Amino acid sequence: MERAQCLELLYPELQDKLVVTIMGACAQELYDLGHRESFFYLQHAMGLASSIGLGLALHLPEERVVVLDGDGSVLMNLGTLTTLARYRPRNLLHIIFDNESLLSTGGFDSQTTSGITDLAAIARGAGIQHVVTAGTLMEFGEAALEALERDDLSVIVAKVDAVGPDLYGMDLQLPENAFRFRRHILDRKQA
Ligand SMILES: Cc1ncc(C[n+]2csc(CCOP(=O)(O)OP(=O)(O)O)c2C)c(N)n1
Repeated sequence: MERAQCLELLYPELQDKLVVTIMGACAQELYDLGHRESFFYLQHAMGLASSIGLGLALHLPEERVVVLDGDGSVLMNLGTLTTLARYRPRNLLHIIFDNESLLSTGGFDSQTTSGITDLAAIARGAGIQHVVTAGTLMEFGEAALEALERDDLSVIVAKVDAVGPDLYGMDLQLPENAFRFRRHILDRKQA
C-alpha cells in the first residue's frame, strides 16, 4: 500500500475537515491532489503536526480535524500520544503513515524499520481507545470512514511503502499557508 493511494481515497472525505500534515513527501502528495484552504502543511517543526492538530481540535470543537503524520515524526514527539489520550478530543483523527523510513530526508531507517517499535501499541499504551493498524487499502478505507463517523479520538497506523512523489515543488510558502489557513477558519466561524 502506498500513502499516495491512501490520500487519494481519503481526499473526498477531507472536503469539510481541517487537515494538518507533516512536511515533505506527505505534504506534497496531498498538495498534488489539489490544495484546499483547509490544509495546513507544517514545515520544519518535525513531530508537532499532532500537537497543532490537538490545539485546533480543542479550540474548535465544532470542526473535525485530521492529522497526517509520519513514523519518524511521531517518534520525535512520542509524548504527543499521551497528551492526545489525556485530552481525548472527540473531533480528532490522527493518521500515522508508517513507511518505516525518514523518507523525505533520504530514506534513513526509523525505529519501526526493524519491527521493534509498534506505534499502534504505543498509542494504546498511552491510553487511546480507538487504534487500528491498516495494512491494506481496504483496511485503511474502512478504518478512516469509521473514525470520521466516530465521535471520539481515533488513531490509524497505516503501514505504507517507503515511496514518495517523483517531483517536489509547492507554490505555497509556510507563512502564506498559515495566514490563509487561519483566515479560512475565521471565515468558517463567522458563516
Ligand atoms: C527537528 C527536525 N529534525 C529533522 C528535520 C528534518 N526532517 C524533515 S522531514 C524528516 C523525515 C520525516 O520522517 P517521517 O515523519 O517518517 O515522514 P516521511 O518523510 O517518511 O514521510 C526529517 C528528518 C526537521 N525538519 N526537524
